[in-house]
Amino acid sequence: MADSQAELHKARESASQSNGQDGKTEPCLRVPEAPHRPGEEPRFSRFSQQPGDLHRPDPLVDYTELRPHANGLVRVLDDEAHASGPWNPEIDAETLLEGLKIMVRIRHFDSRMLTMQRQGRLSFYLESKMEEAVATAAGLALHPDDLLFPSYRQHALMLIRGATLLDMACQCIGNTRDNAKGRQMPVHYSWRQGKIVSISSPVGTQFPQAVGAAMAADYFGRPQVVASWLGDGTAAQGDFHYAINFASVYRPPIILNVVNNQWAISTHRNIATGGRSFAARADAYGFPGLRVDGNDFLAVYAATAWAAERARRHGGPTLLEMYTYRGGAHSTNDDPSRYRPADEGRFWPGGDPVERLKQHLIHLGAWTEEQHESLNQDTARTITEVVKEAETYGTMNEGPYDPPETIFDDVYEELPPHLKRQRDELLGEQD
Ligand SMILES: Cc1ncc(C[n+]2csc(CCOP(=O)(O)OP(=O)(O)O)c2C)c(N)n1
Ligand SMILES: [Mg+2]
Repeated sequence: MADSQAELHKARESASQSNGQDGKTEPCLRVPEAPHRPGEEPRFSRFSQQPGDLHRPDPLVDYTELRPHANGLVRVLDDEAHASGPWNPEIDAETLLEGLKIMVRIRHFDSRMLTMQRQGRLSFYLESKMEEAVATAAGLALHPDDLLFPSYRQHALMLIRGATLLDMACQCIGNTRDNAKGRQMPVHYSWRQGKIVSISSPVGTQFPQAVGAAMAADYFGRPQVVASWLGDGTAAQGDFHYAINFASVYRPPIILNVVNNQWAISTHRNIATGGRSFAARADAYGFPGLRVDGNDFLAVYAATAWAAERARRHGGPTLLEMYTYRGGAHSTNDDPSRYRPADEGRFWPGGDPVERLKQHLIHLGAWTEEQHESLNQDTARTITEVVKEAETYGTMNEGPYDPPETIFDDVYEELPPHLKRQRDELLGEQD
């Protein structure tokens, strides 16, 4: 795609002149490139925006006030992990420590699950390394009654909404203690008690579902905000656009998060936007879009709290672009060294969210390096015990598993007659 109509016209004209005999023109589509490829030195520039550069208006402000935020970057923690500026949510050290512990637990859990997959004890795994703050800070900023439609890298929400690491390990194995009864891929969690709705394997379906649920919440007078998350690559799907159009028209209480972690498997995010901000798309739909430093726990918390307040005060939807970096491979089926420099993540200007929050807590006098080291050791020990216990409920290779007739459960409130017949047939075969 050329940058302007005039350029397009010029490019087409010169292409047709050089190849004019059959009346066809040379292709002149612009195919966006990734900034660095394997063997190249990563060249990320530092974030030009600093905490304090963007004002924090009242959440009911007209969306046009947020235009600078859609193309800028909401930050609270600076490069030395000191907090400042109007977006500083001023949350207490206790909440920050809770967030830190959840992120550390998720990072250890991810690394243990990856090992289990390599050992043949899990079929598949997806980690959220370096983007743990996106879900952790948002989950803590929302009300426990708010309804969540996450994607597959927001499993920190599970811990925040009362699930345990044991629940999560059993889901990944798909054993008899898995609440999805082995019918979902690993990491495709759901948690009814915690108001977390399961995702589907086709990416992006959660956005229209979440907007529909937010419309229902408003219609039935439930004081509930709905939040959903999808990735940069998924934001190029129709589902994203259907959802934001419905959100724009009906203005339900929804927070739509695009987690821009720079990559969609091997496809750089420039392919999804042509290089432009995802947050800026909200402008065309008449609601606010904010781009947020997704590795800054405080900025994610503050932006989510702002959007939730806007939704609760009947201000309608907000689009949040969480600007972050996918620290690991896409999944256990992926080898990122084929398409990006192996050390690209080390150069990410947003740094590591765990390290930044840890440093911030140390500045506040609420945490020490020694405490952090023992947190790491305790967490690693806990996860060893969790995995051991999880496998007492069944291993992936040996079982036991839930009985096959459970495939008929939990989809319909009342099983339709044709499925009842199939279930009876199956049970008859077992007799
Ligand atoms: C409709 C659909 N197309 C393709 C896939 C395969 N697929 C799974 S994840 C993924 C990449 C998604 O990237 P992004 O939205 O950036 O999320 P991320 O994995 O980076 O968190 C693709 C192409 C799928 N699951 N569903
Ligand atoms: Mg992505």
